[in-house]
Amino acid sequence: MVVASPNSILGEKIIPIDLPMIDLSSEKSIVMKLIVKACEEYGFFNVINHGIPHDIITKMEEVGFDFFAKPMEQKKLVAFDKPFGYGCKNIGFNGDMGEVEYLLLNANVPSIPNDTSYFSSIVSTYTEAVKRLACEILELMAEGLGVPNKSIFSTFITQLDNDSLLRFNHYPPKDCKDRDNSNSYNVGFGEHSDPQILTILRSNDVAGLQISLQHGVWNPVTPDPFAFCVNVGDLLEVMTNGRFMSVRHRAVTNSYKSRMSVAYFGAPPLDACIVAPSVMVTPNRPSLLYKPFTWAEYKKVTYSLRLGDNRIDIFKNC
Ligand code: GA4
Repeated sequence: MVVASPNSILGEKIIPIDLPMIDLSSEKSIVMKLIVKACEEYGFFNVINHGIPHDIITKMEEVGFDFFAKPMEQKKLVAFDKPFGYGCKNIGFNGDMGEVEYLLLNANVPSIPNDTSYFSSIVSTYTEAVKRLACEILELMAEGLGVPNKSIFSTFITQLDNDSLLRFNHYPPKDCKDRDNSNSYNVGFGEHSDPQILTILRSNDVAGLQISLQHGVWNPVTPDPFAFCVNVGDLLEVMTNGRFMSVRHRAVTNSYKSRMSVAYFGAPPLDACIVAPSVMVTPNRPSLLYKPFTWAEYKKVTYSLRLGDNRIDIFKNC
């Protein structure tokens, strides 16, 4: 494992953290409780014994690295309707930059034009597998929260017109001397929360992910290439009436080795109405914290803002 440099940006505290490691092959009633606790306390957790064969993961990593190794002119040809396709340094539409190159795909059609279809077949197999894992985790969450319909969250990402994404992020090693004097320092992908329901992240054995459980404090997370790192997105925070936390995180680069992460972002159809079920209104949370909205409305606001802007508060009930 390669440890990233401290990457401390003025005034920040860096405190490494061990995320909860949840063994999905343990007894279901225990797993449900551990997942709920992790989502309340960290918004992030790792899963092992997740049932996804390592072979599927290794091949996905290979095709990812092969893609990023292509000449820039060839990668730039991979462009579809915005925001999909290949991108380098520019994040979103409002001027955010990072030391990253990426490939953003629709998780329902994870292919790139003019490919031999090998890429598509490997990436489709991987995406199907992580989607199944996401459904399993969302069902365990619903059961753990005591929601009567255990499919209440998972059904969003299984609908045919779900808006889920698959994103390959490649962070090439960056020597301090090479750095320009922009404000990006060694930030690969700046601070943000994920807008969707649930994210399932896999990264190679190179450190880079940091989460922020407290303003001004960054907690580097140790990568485990055999585990998946799962995190709560904004929509799940809304649907749990604030019980689960959509935690801000970022990726920093290092000067030693390429880091590649692949994130599956489970999202509902555009017209899905996002609201907490009535069981999430409890004596501790006696009213709905957020106004009901559609994913299309949330997504529009998301893309109108900067990466690090807070969007969930815009939908808070006064
Ligand atoms: C963060 C999570 C996902 O990577 C992403 C990102 C999206 C993009 O890169 O196009 C956004 C960002 C992400 C949130 C704010 C907006 C939209 C860049 C940006 C500045 C694909 C997503 O869904 O939201």
